[in-house]
Amino acid sequence: MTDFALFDQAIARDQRIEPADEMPERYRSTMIRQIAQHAHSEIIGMQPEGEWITRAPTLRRKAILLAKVQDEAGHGLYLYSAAETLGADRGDLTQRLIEGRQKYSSIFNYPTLSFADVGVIGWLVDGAAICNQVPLCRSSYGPYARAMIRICKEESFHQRQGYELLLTMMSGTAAQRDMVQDAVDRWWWPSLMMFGPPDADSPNTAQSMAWKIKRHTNDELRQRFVDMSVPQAAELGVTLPDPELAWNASRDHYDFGQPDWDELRRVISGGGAMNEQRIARRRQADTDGAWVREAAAAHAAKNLEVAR
Ligand code: FAQ
Repeated sequence: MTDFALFDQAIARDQRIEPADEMPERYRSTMIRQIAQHAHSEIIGMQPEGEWITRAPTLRRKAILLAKVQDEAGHGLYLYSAAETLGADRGDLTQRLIEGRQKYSSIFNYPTLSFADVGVIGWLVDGAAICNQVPLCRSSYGPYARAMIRICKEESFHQRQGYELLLTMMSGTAAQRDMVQDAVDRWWWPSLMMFGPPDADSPNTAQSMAWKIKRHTNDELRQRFVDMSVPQAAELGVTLPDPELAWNASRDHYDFGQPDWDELRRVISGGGAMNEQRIARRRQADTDGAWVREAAAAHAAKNLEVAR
């Protein structure tokens, strides 16, 4: 019997771990790391598409984009709440992000150069997020798994809006079709990198699989995403920028080329095109919002005094 016999038993029986349950410190810190990185990604992820809100081509597209970006904020907030159930402090997590001590997804360090990028982010980036997150609805930590259910429903809607935007552009002018192809060329490889490094170079996968935090490895999910995206690209009429992409009947999967893993390492460690700007904006938003947090805390304290 280990010190965490009940925890081990719950994992073996595929039961959820809840906030008040005893858990190994490493399980707690792994969960805080993953949930915080995920929350930061949702919040930083508002920026690339947010840049197009004032430049959306129609009122309808503007309303859709505003709602989508707001949804991402909501996802970040559910996730920070899930991290708080493990004893983390939201303000501290934000500080760690701003100081570069915690990561967020590499994908949000690429620029959005045209409105087609909004469609491609919906199709490929939300598509990759769904592929990764649907299995997380069965993740062993209860509050995280439950947050994922609602998040995945909203992400599915986001993916469809992106695909619909692209279908509209593809039935437009030659210039619009070129914009879509250019955006696909730029976002395809970074989308594959969202699933993390190859399994052989993923230090966390084995333990996270054993604890049923992750249900599939990085490479398994990347393959699933490629298999899902190829027919969608054909339907759309765009070419995926990978000469090695080919159906392999013996594997029953598509073969595909390897992303530039040096690029992923560089972007994760702060060297991507937009890292500096993304963090500078997040820092500014945190500074600008300080008085609101102070006022809310003072108001809550006063209400507590009145209630006593
Ligand atoms: N970018 O050992 P592994 C979204 C880090 S949400 C940056 O394989 P693990 C919604 C990794 O964390 C997108 N860092 O790690 C949206 C680890 O860090 P450490 C976010 C990366 O945890 C759509 C180290 O490298 N989704 O898009 C990346 O087993 C549109 C070693 O890696 C989630 O966070 C990367 N691409 O697997 C919003 C999902 N890959 O330990 C707006 C939840 C790896 O050195 C618009 N997370 N790292 O500090 C997960 O499923 C996992 O954490 C993985 C990484 C699969 C991301």
